[in-house]
Parts: sequence; structure tokens; C-alpha cells
Amino acid sequence: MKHDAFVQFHPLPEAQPTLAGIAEEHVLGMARLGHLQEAGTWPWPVQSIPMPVLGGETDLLYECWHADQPCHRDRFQDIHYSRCGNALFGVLYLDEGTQLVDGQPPLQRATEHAYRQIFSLLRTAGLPYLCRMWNYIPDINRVEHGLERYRQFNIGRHQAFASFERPVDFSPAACALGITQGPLTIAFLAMNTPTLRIENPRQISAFDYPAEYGPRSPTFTRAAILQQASGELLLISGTASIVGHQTVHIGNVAAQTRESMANISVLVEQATQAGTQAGFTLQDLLYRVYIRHAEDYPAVRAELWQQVPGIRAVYLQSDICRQDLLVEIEAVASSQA
Ligand code: 3EB
Repeated sequence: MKHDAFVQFHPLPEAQPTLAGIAEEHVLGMARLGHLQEAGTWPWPVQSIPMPVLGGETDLLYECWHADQPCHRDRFQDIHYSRCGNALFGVLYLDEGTQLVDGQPPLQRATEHAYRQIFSLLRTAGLPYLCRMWNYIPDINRVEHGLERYRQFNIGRHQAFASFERPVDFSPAACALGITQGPLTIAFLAMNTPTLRIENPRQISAFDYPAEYGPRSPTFTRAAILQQASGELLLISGTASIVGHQTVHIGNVAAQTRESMANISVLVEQATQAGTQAGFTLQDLLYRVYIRHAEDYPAVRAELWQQVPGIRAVYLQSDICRQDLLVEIEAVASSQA
């Protein structure tokens, strides 16, 4: 019998891809955060997220996903991936092109193509359970071919789910943010066992949003718990100032930050009830905070420090998928068995 790989998350201490004690063969992949990026090649998949780091000592940060067994690394179509036992982490970058084909805008097609590749790889690999997706979309709020690009992205993603008969209420945790340089990039983490999916009772599930947010709903769950022999990993999706399905506190970044944290608190409570272990607190989480306007950074940081003194967070300047959202927060925590 195969044992599950134990997947772990670590922010790396320096703006260098030094591994801080993690064995190179155990590295599933990395995220690289920072605006001005030189091209680089690594033995493992790396998702470059070209966003300015706010308030940090460095303008380039790395985060590492790793396992407890050796990884096999390969390519599948446009995907660069690592497989460690029963965990698979992959990254892809896709050029959208500019052509409408069969009336479908380029971003919608590129998104569907990307998700189909991912679903094909997971089927081939026998690891069908997506835990987490990280979506970074160029010019996410721009209207093109008569529809906002985030809504085009949602149509393409939804179509790929439908083609592969993936129920939308069985979606991964996710985030979808805007970038101002570089191509569409998607990273994902998948396993051989389903995650526990957590919804937020204060919010309508994203896959049930009404049509006013676009012709196809987003396919993500509010949080997911990955249950492993050695502990639980809680993955909280991008969380914003949304109650029900509506944006609240329009124009007020401090209040939006508080509302986002209220939503995260509820997810942490739900996760603590759903999990089998000791549970999680807001203090345990490692946060990534996306801020639309760089000048809002001090206000957002002050709010967060008030709620979670000493909060461990990385702040990035980023576009957010609804024009009226000023901040979005996601987080990861692990509880050791
Ligand atoms: C929201 O709650 C805010 O489209 O994958 C958060 C997390 C958001 C994931 C996605 C979108 C996504 O609707 C936006």
C-alpha cells in the first residue's frame, strides 16, 4: 500500500530560492512573488506571480510546497509538474492569442484549454482530487468582446468542469486575481483523496452565485482541508468583503478588511468543527493579502494587526475580480497530529 505524501507549505526566509532545510528532491513546487522578475529556470514547477510586494524588506519572495518523499518531475502539454507519491503540484502559463474562434473570446478559450489540460493530466495520473487552484489573469477587470475578462475566465473554467463531468459543488479552494504583466498562469495541487470542503454560511456558495456576476458561476469552494496521516492542512480560498453574494462596504478599505476577516473567522470555525484534529485559530494562519491600491496598504495592515497581533502576512498589490473589491485575503495553516 502506498502512503500519502505529506504535503507542507513553507514561506522561505529570504528572497532566494534557498530551501531552508527542505530536501531538494522533496520540493513539489514554488510560488515566486514580486513585480520585477527576471526569467529563471528551476528543476521544479514555479508560479511567478508578477505583483509588487508591499511594505516588505524585499521585493521578491518565495514560498515552497514540499512533501516527505522524492518527487518525479515532468511536463504534460503546457504543464510543468511534480509528483511526490500521491500529491501532484503543477504550473502552467498560457498565451491567449488575440483571435475570436467560434465566437469565443481568447481568454475564455485559453482558460478552458488550461483546465482541460489539468483535468487530463490528473486523469492520467490517477490523482483526480483537486485541492487548490491559483489563478492569475492579465487585466482581469477589462471588458473585451463585450464581457469583463474575469467573467470570460469563469465561462472557460465552467466549461472545462462540465466537459470532464466535474460537479461544481465539488470544487477546489481557489483564488483568482489580476496581473498587469505576463501571461495567464494557473497553479494547482491535487491528491488521491478528496479534501473536506468548507462553505461559509455568511456567503452564498460561489458556484451558486446569481447571473448578475456573469453567465457562468465561479467554480471554487471557500476552504478545503487536506487530511494527512501527519496532520491537517487548511487552505482558505481568496476571501473578500462579500456577504450573501453582494460586495459590502464599497469604497471603505478598512471595513472591507474587517469583513474579509469576519468571513475567514467563520471558515476557521467551520474547519475546526469539520476536522478531526485540534483545529485552527486565526493566529495559526499564514496570510496572503491582495490590495487593489498600494496606498491602502497601511490601513489594511493596521486593521489586520488589530485583529491578529503579529499576523504573518505577505501583502501584494493586485487587481481583484470584482471592480468594487479593494482587498482579498487567503491563508494556509497546518495542524500537526
Ligand atoms: C469571491 O468570493 C471573491 O474565481 O476562483 C475568491 C476566490 C474569488 C476564488 C475564483 C474568486 C475566486 O467571489 C473572488
